[in-house]
Amino acid sequence: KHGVLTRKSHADMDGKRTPRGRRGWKKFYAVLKGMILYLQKDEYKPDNDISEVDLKNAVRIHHALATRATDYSKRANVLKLKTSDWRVFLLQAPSEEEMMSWIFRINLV
Ligand code: I3P
Repeated sequence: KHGVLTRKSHADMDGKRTPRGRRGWKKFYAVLKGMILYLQKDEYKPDNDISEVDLKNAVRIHHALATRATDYSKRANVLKLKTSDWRVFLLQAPSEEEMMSWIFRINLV
């Protein structure tokens, strides 16, 4: 699955709150491949190698949990992703349908 997702980092590894200065929203081109959600700067092209920065932003979603971010109301169509290493991301999809689709696909892994 591919698509545009805008990310906010809410908690870092071990569940510590992401400090101010690193809590902003950032737009990515997301690619879900196997057990990894790649958050890429540019649109996915099958022939391109994954850049170093893109690898750094990749999220392992094995044992991760995606839910609708019901406690976050500043933006619409936001899902909450909790990873197995206790990071928490808010991910905003372009539509309700896309948000539901990402939740479904992430939880299938
Ligand atoms: C954050 C940025 C986020 C904001 C967050 C700020 O600042 O303005 O947009 O979240 O508020 O800390 P920075 O880019 O310096 O990290 P919202 O858009 O959800 O308000 P927060 O600390 O209350 O999460």
